[in-house]
Amino acid sequence: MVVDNAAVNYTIRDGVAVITLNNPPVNGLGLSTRTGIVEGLARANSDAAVTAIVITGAGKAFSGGADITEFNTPKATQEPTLHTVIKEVEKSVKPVVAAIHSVAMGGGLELALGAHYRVAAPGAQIALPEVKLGILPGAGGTQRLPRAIGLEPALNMIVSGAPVPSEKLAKSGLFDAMIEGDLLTEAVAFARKAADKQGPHPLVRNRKIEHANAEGFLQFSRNTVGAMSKNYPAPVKCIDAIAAGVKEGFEKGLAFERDCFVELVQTPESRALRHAFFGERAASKIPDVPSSTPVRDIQKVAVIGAGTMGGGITMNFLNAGVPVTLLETKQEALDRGLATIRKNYEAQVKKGKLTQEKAEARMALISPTLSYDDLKQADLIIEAVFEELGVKEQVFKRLDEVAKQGAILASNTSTLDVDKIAAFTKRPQDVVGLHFFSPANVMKLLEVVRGKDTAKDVLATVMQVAKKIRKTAVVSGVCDGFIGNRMIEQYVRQALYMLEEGALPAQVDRAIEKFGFAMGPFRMSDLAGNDIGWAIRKRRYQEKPDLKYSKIADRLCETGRFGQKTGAGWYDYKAGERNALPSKLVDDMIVAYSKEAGVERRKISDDEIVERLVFALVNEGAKILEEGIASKASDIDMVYLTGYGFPLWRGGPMLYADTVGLYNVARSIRRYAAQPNGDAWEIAQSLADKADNGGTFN
Ligand code: T1G
Repeated sequence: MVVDNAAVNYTIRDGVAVITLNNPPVNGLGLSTRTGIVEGLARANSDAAVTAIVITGAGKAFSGGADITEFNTPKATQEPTLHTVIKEVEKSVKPVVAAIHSVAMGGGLELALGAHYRVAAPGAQIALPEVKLGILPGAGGTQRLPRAIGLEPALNMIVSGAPVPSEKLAKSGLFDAMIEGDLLTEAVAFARKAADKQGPHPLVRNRKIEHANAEGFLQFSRNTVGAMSKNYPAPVKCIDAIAAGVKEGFEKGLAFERDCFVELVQTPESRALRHAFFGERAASKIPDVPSSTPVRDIQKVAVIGAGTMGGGITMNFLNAGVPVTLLETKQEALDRGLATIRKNYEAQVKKGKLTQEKAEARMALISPTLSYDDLKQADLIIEAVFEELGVKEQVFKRLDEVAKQGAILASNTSTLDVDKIAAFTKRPQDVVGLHFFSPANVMKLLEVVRGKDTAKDVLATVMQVAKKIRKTAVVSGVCDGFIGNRMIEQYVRQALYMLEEGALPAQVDRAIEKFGFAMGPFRMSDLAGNDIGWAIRKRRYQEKPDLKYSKIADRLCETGRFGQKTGAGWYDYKAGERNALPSKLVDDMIVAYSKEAGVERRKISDDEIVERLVFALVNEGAKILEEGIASKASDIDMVYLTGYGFPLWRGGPMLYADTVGLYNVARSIRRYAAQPNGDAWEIAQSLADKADNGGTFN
């Protein structure tokens, strides 16, 4: 007797047993779901009144695959495993039809591949995305998909992990029918007809893999994919598993795939990718703002300032089809801003990333204006004006006069105090920071800065807006530099100290780029403009005179070497070129500076460079958690993965610290604290405590 299983519903319709996966939100194939399917199959096969079986999914998915939350827990490998479930499907005497809609991914698609037949509604996302989690399809996907749709399309889907709309696969051999009408009704009818057929029902595993030159294609694929994924072991393993099945047959291929899966799921790269997957989703959850918090209706958006940031911010909304009123104080500034937006779109059209008509449609969504009166009906107003408190004060006082009640007033400030800005209005509860990262229309990161008075529905609303404009939003409390820039300041301090103590810019950059950063601190500074850091340091010297800094960067700026924009910075640049050439002049200046500062230069190893840069981030991140500026370590990791070029396969600074072991991180920090310039290393109490008791951040 089968006990109805909460994660699976069992009903009979016209003599067909319908097994419905019901494990919200995406019918993840967790243990209870897997058990329910096996029990449902047994029940159907032992019920004489049942002639066939349909498996489908309730809610918004057929199935989003294995339940990732079970990974690295006993449940993941507890019987019935997905292998067992699929074997039971294939062994079923009565025909099993998978009725697919919305999403069939990973183990969900593998389950469907085990069925005798597959029917699908159009518009379903079909994918084997395991590679994006640093693993590979672990329930036969590398063996069945090539047999279902052919070696090349299957390999491309598995190695890319990219979803394909079901209608694009209509003639691929994957589906026995595409269902335009009611999926379940048609699936049941299909199953009844299948039951009338004599002889064993077809199995994907028995199909042949046809290819004119499988060996050559696989070798070519391995070489190209290997070159493109040097920091990720999974893509090449996908090809190895497919190849094993081609060469040695289905069963051996399946066994090899299993071994690869067990190996990959333990790798730090897979842990990092899964951490990023959940971290991205966890970031939108604010501990004291329930997901049921009502949101404000955002139809009309206004942006103040048509400069680099204002233009980029505007483009995010245009790309999401949201009209924007763009306000400037002078016509020529407004025209310049519009021209820049148009130029950006035209560049995308030239690259074939956008059609001309789409570009025109987006431009048409802009309502340029010089008058604040045109902001009266805006639901969300984002200012991106000059980064100076006095200017912000004028803007917010004006907004307080014209903006309608309930409008959200957001500042794109990257360094100023959002509470001070909110205090310029009579409605601090409607004020929030929306810190975009340049280029604002490209960088995924959005720091949502929560003022002490920011209302909860304002936060819930801007998190929803962030999702709509495809940003990874992370909530930060109010402090200097919020999360990202506050941490990067300590990173830069260490970089400058290391120049003073014996390193040179090219060595520091090379070491941290070898670790995986997209760009080292000196190339990055030359790109952003050394004068920006200079201005912040000058402010810092006023505000925090006790915060020691190497003056070496100021020395560079005093010579006017601001970076690419002046044709010379930490590096030299050939006219019109951007590649950074080590500068003898700067290197000599650095050596002379050490002498002047009375510092005995020494050889600094790449390992020390990486440790001091990354652990500076970790230590400051720990303080940010202690102060509640960030609510969880994964938020800090998401900031660094999406806004600062931290290597994805390492999962972010806080996960990396966990991987190294906080005991070892603390030991290194204490060692640097005892060296020259060690006063920069005041170890975070939470880090020291965790190091002592074996704790972790994540
Ligand atoms: N397991 C557990 N939870 C999942 C999940 C999964 N597979 N997929 C999504 N969620 C949660 C997610 O964390 C979020 O939770 C909620 O569902 C909505 O997700 C053997 C081993 C399916 C396209 O990689 O791509 O099968 O935040 O916001 O935008 O070979 O989720 O609400 O608490 O993304 O509508 C392979 C991953 C697993 C698919 C839906 N499968 N998921 O997108 O919603 S490995 C995947 C997605 C595997 C086998 C191997 C998307 C989606 P919360 P969401 P969405």
